[in-house]
Amino acid sequence: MGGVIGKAESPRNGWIPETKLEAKMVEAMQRRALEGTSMRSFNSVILKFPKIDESLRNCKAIFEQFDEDANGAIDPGELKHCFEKLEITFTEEEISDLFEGCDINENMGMKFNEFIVLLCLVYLLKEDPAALHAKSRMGLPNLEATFETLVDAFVFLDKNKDGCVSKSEMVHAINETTSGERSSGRIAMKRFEEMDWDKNGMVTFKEFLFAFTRWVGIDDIEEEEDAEEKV
Ligand SMILES: [Ca+2]
Ligand SMILES: [Ca+2]
Ligand SMILES: [Ca+2]
Repeated sequence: MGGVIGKAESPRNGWIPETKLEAKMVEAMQRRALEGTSMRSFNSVILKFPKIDESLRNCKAIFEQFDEDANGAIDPGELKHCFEKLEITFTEEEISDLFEGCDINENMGMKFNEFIVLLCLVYLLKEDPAALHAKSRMGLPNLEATFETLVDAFVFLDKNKDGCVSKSEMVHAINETTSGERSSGRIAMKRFEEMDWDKNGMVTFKEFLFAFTRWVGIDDIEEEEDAEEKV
């Protein structure tokens, strides 16, 4: 009889961020976590998926606007222009850290899903109270509302508010909703493993975002377009 779920690995409290960007991200998330979350259950997170999906897809036009040479990827130069237009005043180092951190297949170009993740990280990082001036941080109010929902969902999962989601937190969040359902723990594990790319037992906000773009299928958009009606 089962029993596996109860023996979930304990979270690694000594986890140390590998890059400066990761450290900043975790700090920003910890600050944000202090404000709490509007999510009440894992289901309330799931219920937001369709709206988030729609909003992110609509963002394709923004992506195309900044992909100046229309080659399907935003290169470092194009990203610089993008930040200038959105009045995102990050240092050169921060921009290149972000670029490298989101350039998952390391081809020096942001594909659509990578670009979305990058913008969402910018949104989180801009939360620095010192830089807080306007209602909108990036002049993209609709998209920012969606990013806020994603941050909110992450804060919900991050029970101990340390800026990362551990396996036991994931199990906890899912069990809160579907108490008594045997499969829920296994689903939680599967979801967690999908998210934890570097298999270090912790899911960062960036990992969460990339997993999200996969779940809602945003990472397939290019392929869908290339696959010209394979009916
Ligand atoms: Ca380009
Ligand atoms: Ca945590
Ligand atoms: Ca990880």
